[in-house]
Amino acid sequence: MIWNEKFECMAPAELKQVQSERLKKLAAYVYKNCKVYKDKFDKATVKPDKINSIDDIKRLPFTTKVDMRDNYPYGLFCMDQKDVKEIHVSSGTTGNPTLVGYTKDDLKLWSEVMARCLACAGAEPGDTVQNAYGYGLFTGGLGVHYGGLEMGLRIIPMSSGQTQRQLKIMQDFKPKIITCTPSYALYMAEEAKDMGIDPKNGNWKIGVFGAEPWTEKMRDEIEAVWNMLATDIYGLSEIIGPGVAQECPHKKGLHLFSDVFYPEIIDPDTGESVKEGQDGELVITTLTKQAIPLIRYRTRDLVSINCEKCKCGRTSPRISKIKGRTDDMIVVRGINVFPSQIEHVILGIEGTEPHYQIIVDRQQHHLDEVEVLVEVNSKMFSDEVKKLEELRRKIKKEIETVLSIGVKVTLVEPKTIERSMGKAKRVIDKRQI
Ligand code: DLL
Repeated sequence: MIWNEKFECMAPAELKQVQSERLKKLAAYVYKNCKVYKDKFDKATVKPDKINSIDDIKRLPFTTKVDMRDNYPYGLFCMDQKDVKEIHVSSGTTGNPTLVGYTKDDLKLWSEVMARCLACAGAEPGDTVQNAYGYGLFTGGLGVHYGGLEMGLRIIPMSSGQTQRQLKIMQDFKPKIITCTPSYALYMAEEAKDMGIDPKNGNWKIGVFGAEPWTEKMRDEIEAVWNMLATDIYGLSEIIGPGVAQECPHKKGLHLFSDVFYPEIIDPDTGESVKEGQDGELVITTLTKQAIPLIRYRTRDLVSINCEKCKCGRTSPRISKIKGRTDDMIVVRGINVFPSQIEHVILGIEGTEPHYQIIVDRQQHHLDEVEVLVEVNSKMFSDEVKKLEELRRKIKKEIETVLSIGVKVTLVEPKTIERSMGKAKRVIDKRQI
């Protein structure tokens, strides 16, 4: 499978037919196999036999990250764990992470949609890809890997980090494709220059960059410094990982594979659909997944949608670049961070006040830097410097354990963090993305 012309270029009426049949089956499947869904359907007084067309989707209740957290670990599974062949987790709001599981067929689907993405970006069988997304519980590394295998690429499973080694491998094997977060692409280029390597001096064709928000300005910089076409890829663990939507070389929106991931764009406050072209929250229903199918999942990502046929021939709807979030999640070096995770740590440590601020910046080396300002209580503040330093280290260590990224922690005097009469401003994002 290189791409799926049949589904990616399907006439709208025929596609609607496919989506309707799949939704009908899905509604019956989740109602029968998952108590959480059954209860949600019953509460919304909708029975699966009332779902006959994709337009009936509006009768079904939304699913949220809170549903995933509250039913952790296995409550939303529709299949026995013995049929689950792989699991991944991503960060949750507090406490429990978000668990996702794949059956054999789900892994096939993941391979297919990721192959579609790579092909959509312009990859061809036989091309070499340096995959610098992290391998492990994060879905980026393995997602690209499975898609690369499916479409017959030669894969260098580099994972993220080890920048000098990345650059050596690039020089030795001259890959045509690089896959990583856009900020890491810029960081690698800078490191390359420091090592006396010209990043342009390769065999580059395309970059497939995602997992974090990035701007057209960053695209221009990456394209200039690497001499490649920089494309955007979107996805989220809950839906499948990377592989939900991808830009083609026309760079006029990301093609979303709506035969398997049905999109709706809603007003986040009312839950009602917005008009085509207007900004709203992306809601996705996984039409064919088995282990954890998601019905009307609130991604919290803000986009607009364009349903016109693209010049590349695909009829699949295109979403805009991600314009923001409807919650307070921030993506730092590709890792999802909820302020509540940091709050949870601070509140659990003696000597601190529940006042803190998270400052995210991207000054040096194009990599995100996080500083957490934590107010200490007056007793602690009048204590010796050694004790304060111990406290600072403890907070830093615990936050780093929870987030899996390095942070700078600065302790500040009592009552120095600005108080708010309304919603506290916990995050100051200076990255301009
Ligand atoms: O980031 C999956 C992925 C891996 C996508 C590799 C692309 C490439 P999560 O860790 O669950 O999954 O994070 C999902 O990251 O809801 C968005 O807020 C953000 N995000 C993902 N791709 C993009 C993108 C992976 N291209 C969350 N632009 C999503 C902006 C993105 N934000």
